[in-house]
Amino acid sequence: MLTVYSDDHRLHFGQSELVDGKLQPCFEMPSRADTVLARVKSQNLGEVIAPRDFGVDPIHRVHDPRYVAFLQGAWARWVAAGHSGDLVSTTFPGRRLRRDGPIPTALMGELGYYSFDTEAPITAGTWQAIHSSAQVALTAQDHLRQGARSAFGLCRPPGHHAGSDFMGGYCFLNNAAIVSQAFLDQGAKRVAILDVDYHHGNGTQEIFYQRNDVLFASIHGDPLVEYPYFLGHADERGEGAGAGCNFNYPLAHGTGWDGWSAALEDACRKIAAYAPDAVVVSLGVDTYKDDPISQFKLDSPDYLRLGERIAALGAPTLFIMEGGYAVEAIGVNAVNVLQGYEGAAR
Ligand code: OKP
Ligand code: ZN
Repeated sequence: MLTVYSDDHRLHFGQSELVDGKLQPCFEMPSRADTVLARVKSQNLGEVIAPRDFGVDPIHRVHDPRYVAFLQGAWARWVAAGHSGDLVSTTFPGRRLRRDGPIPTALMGELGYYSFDTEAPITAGTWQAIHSSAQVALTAQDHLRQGARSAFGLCRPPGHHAGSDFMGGYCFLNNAAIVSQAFLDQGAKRVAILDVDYHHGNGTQEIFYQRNDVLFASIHGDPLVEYPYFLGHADERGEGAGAGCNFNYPLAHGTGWDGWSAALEDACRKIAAYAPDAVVVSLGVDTYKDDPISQFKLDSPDYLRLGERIAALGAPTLFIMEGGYAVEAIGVNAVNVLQGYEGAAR
């Protein structure tokens, strides 16, 4: 399987995140991508190529251009104001504040408007890193356009919490949504997104919630007790034309392969019934038993079984890297999914 990777991910390196009242090193760190790339190479998964540049047009197909322009220009405004630390929002338009009102002109106000939490710090190189991460995904997508059955976009930072006009949860641009839209723009009729990251893909759900050309299925920690808390319940089934095209599988803390794979089986049957022209997998491996911020109990061999089940869908499949924070294990776990897929798809 082809892997697309760019060193530009290193340019995004948040200094700290607030954990239990203390500032700690960000869990979403550059070494994550290094570990996955090293495993791709040591297992001889296939060729590793650098991304081509498809520009911002495919990004604008999913994200509000004003939001994209904000991301592109925020750091220069921050520096011009005399600052040098990470740019992080602290004020958000919560309930009964105006969410759609005039967009603040002050940098911190505009940042709050485009954010839903404090967990997506903008740093000096963030724009270049997130732009390249999207190009990694688009280059992998282009490989499928040219006829390949599968490809792996080794994206960092991840994307599935980013919505049409908001960032949060380590995510800025929604790589999985961008490539799904690219399939449609190239003539696909239906795309299914299977989000296996431990956290609900609230951004992806938001982007496609009212549409029937993208099915979204997500298996994740129950939002009653898990981040992102305010989306991801089972009764969220889609709206308008999208009614019946959204499937959430919220699971309890402590869920292991038995419970998790039952949800996977149901999600895969929904996807098969939808008969997608392509499947996009939001590949988070923070479901691992030793993940430092997550509460599921999958073990490394389980990821082989996951890949095999995805292969049984029989559709062209694009894997997009999302979360996974047990840095020393995410290479084995992510590549196990890809090798499980390849072993079964052969
Ligand atoms: C991004 B992806 C941890 C609190 C949660 C945000 C998690 C974002 C995960 N102490 N922080 O879905 O892996
Ligand atoms: Zn996650």
